[in-house]
Amino acid sequence: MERTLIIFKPDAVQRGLVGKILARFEERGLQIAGMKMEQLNDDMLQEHYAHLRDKPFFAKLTRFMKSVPVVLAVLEGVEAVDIARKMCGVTNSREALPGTIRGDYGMSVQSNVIHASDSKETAKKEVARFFAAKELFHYERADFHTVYAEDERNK
Ligand code: IDP
Ligand code: MG
Repeated sequence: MERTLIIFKPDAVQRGLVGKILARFEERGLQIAGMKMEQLNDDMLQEHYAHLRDKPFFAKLTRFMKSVPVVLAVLEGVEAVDIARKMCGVTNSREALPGTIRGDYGMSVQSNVIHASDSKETAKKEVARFFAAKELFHYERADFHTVYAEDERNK
């Protein structure tokens, strides 16, 4: 099973959207492997957004990400990374398709509701960056055998 990191960004927390968005993932069939609230700091954000360090908006982005505590979740499922990314929608919320999370809840590029890992490799690094092994849980959700066909359960 694949795991991916979701961050409910400060705008999702401030707007009271965490539960609604988490429900979308749960209803799709992704199961929660870990979840917590945390106040992000500069060190964490320098690492998490390392690919954007030279961008002119980087300081504003980190200020935004530190403005209130965020909710972090690790979601698990077959092809979880790709599914969560598709459900998330493109970076600019104004261009995100209706039906995606950013396309349904966002109006901003920066304040675009959630973060979702962009590849399997990134997901592995991001999960390890934010979650200790003891904060992650292996269990079988009661609907597991209904959500997946028999030949899909070991992927
Ligand atoms: P992603 O979140 O869709 O993967 P990235 O390019 O990895 O997009 O950028 C990370 C985050 O940085 C975005 O989600 C958004 O919050 C912010 N960001 C990206 N591009 C811009 C920009 O042009 N202006 C302001 N913020 C941006
Ligand atoms: Mg990204």
